[in-house]
Amino acid sequence: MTYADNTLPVRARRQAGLNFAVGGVFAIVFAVAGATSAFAHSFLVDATPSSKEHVATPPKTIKLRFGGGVEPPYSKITIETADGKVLGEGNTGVPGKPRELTANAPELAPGKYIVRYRVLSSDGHIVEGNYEFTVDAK
Ligand SMILES: [Cu+2]
Repeated sequence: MTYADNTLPVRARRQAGLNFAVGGVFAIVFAVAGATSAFAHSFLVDATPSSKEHVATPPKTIKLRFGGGVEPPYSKITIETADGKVLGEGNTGVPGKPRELTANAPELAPGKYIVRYRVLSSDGHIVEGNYEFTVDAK
């Protein structure tokens, strides 16, 4: 047996071992990341008005419900025009509903609006996002 003949299987075995180790690490990382996002972050799960909704009557209040508790003092909902002009903001909690946050809306003429939120969830993570809704013309 020559030297060259002998190295190939050794290298292949090392390669296989390395692939297995890397695969194992990725599996653990994905498991941890999955568990964190499923049980910890307070992602937005419901909103009034909802994303892409067309409403006939301008809303008096924007209400957001998250998948986990949020901390109103460190959270904020902003209502903006489609081109980003801030019309109002708020961070009112709802008694007995630690996953909800509301903001009073100003008088909204027919048009498209953006709701932007940045909340501190109870697990200490900041969650932010935005969506738009439309007040239809009468
Ligand atoms: Cu979190």
